[in-house]
Amino acid sequence: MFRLMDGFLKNDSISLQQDILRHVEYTVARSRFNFDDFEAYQALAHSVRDRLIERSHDTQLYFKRKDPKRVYFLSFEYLMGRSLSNSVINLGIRDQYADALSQLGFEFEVLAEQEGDAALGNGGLARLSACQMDSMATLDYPAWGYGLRYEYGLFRQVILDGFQHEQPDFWLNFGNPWETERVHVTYPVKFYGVVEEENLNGEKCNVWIPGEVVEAVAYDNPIPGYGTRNTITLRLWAGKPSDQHDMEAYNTGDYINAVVCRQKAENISSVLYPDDRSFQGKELRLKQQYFFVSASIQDIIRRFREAHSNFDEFPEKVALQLNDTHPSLAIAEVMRVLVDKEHLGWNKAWDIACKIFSFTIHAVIAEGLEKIPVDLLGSLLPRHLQIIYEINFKFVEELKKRIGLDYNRLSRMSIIEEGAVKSIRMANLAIVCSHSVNGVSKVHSELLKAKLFKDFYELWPEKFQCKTNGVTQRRWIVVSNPSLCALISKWLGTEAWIRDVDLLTGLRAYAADPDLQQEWMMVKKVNKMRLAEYIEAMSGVKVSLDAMFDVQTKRIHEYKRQLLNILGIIHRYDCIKNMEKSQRSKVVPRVCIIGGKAAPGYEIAKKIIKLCHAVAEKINNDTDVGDLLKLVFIPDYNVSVAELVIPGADLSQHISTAGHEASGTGSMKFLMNGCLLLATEDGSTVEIVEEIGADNLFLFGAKIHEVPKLREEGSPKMPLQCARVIRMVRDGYFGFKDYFESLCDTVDGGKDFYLLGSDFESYLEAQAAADKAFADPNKWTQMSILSTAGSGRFSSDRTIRDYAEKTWGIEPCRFPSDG
Ligand code: DL6
Repeated sequence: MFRLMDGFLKNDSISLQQDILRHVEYTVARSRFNFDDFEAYQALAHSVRDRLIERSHDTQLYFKRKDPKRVYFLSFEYLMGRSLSNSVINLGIRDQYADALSQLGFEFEVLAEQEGDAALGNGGLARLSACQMDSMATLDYPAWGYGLRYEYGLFRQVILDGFQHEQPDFWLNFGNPWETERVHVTYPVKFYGVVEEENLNGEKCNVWIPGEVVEAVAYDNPIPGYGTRNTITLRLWAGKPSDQHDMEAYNTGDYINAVVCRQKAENISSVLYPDDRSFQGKELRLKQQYFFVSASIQDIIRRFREAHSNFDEFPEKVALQLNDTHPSLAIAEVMRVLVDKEHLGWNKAWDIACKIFSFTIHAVIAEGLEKIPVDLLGSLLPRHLQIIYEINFKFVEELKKRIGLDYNRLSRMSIIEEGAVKSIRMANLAIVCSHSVNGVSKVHSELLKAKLFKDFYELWPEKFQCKTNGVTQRRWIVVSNPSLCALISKWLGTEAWIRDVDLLTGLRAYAADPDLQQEWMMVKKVNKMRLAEYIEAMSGVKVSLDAMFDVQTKRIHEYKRQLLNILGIIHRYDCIKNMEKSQRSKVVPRVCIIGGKAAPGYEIAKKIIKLCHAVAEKINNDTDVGDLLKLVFIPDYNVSVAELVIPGADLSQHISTAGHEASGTGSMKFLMNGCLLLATEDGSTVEIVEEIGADNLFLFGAKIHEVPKLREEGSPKMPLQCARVIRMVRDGYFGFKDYFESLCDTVDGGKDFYLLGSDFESYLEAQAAADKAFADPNKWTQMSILSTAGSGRFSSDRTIRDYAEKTWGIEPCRFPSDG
């Protein structure tokens, strides 16, 4: 029995100074009398890490003692960004550190800038995972995150002559002070080989004889909660060669091959696939998925076994959350372990599996769903293929009893897709086994029921639930917008909203108060100044702080319609150019800011980036237009750039073709920062409208139910203004005439699948409404305050509480301490 006690480490500024210097001397190995900003950052990070480790040990020991039901969050991607500021804020010792550093002659903010981004993910799904980890820690849930420790995160975007180039992001180059390698937490992960039938105590059973073994090593990353001592763990797996495997090669004298094998093993976790559009039927990708799943399941079972011997208790102690289909091989793996290794028998194993798994899907369209070619799976994981066939056989038999011999429906619902390339439908596998299938916004959840998984919804309506996404106010207000954070706390008279975000609604009472409005405007101005400096440093373009900062930052996708934004900017430019000079004083000046990465193989998205640069070149060099309009592209958009951009935005655009954005979480971050939204009624925007009222944002465009008909009608709907700006591009007004041809074709080539033409007029109207509102600063500021006030519902705290109570069946388990 252990005794609860406070940590060893002291947090007064003298102790922190000593601690930082000790790390300078002994961890960074520099003289404590001579070190630079980067070395100071490293020492600082190690000092913070010590405190995180201490809390993490306390938390784990406490969980062990209490033995609550735990949730295991399996996600293939996490976009954690930087850890330093977030950690010290959540630990409640930011000011003490700032004080200690200033005594040493350093500035906290400057050192924080030294940290690189941990970008182990592509976009929305990955940043959502990071937000949800923060909420699980803060709400004291006994949770673990599992993922892969990619050595190369999401590529760095470099722009040369307006074209995107990708460079590798070897983010571990200077070490990662936050993680701890757990050399003793390793598991063998096996691949290939054959399955043989054996006789075990008179019963036939299948034995998998694998052909390759790779070792998975755990790297633990502490995730501190805010206002609690609880610090949970994100455990990321890295590939290491297995000694077992190597020895064989060495024994046969094949030294070179043995070394090559070692490298192959390390390759498993080396690189993140940079495309968030669709599944990849590639062997390495499948290997990554199984590697991560197998190591995680072995770890979860080991932890369960420390306190339990009977698998009947497994569902009372374990909830497994599948973040999209990427980890759904976990289902086959759990079945393999329970049937082949624990010998529980199929029915009992299946009963357990169906109780522990829940599944969240982040896609909207069928083309985005993962399918794994049967041949590929059969060669890499032969036993898992057998298990999936068995699951499918039993499911289809059961289905026949329920729906009869409706072969079309049976074939749609089958886990196996027949056809030219016979494949496993991973979403179907996840739905069949999970007790809860979640959409990520109301609209998305309805679309899943009505379209994507209609057959399954009709079979199991009770499984289908909605868990609208959320983002963490700790990262997106407290860390990234400290002045707004202070202002909110001052007017609410409390900092309690940082844990209890519903309190933000209290701001509604003061939205029209001139004093608050004045202070609110000042905060925005300071953030705009910061952003303007960054823009000038990155692009050389000087922007006016009086202009409206209009931002669209997200992955570049046709459905997200950055092209619509650029065409709108061309239209604005054209209008200014053709306007009487005397009329120009009425124009509301704009700084249009676009940022985001295109998947390396996504040609059209790359052309959109080039078009943005070509248009910017023309506009920004036109002295006749001057400050009335500027366009800048922010390169290499990532979490830390977002932390700078979002607080400085006046307006942000979320303009996907209706029915294409599952949720969208960028909008929630902008909303929290008092930025007004210009948006289509898609994804979670529909719920944002419910919360803040349609008067406080600028809506436009076709609604989801109107889209199919508009698509049928096609380009006759193309309005003149749209046709004109497309013509300008086609005629080479911005250069690169031939290069942009195929891009223009996507709009006026007869298909206009994403409805830029039919939404163009209402888009311009919404933009005009935004101009009008911006011209009235008090009105605008009131709308801005009401946006922040209504953003509480979009906190990941709400989402996680919902999952915990309704899906995972877990309860908070808080380390009893004030610290
Ligand atoms: O649920 C998080 C996020 C949604 O907000 C976006 O609407 C959706 O597009 C996104 N999906 C992905 C899919 N990625 N992969 N791989 O990021 O999920």
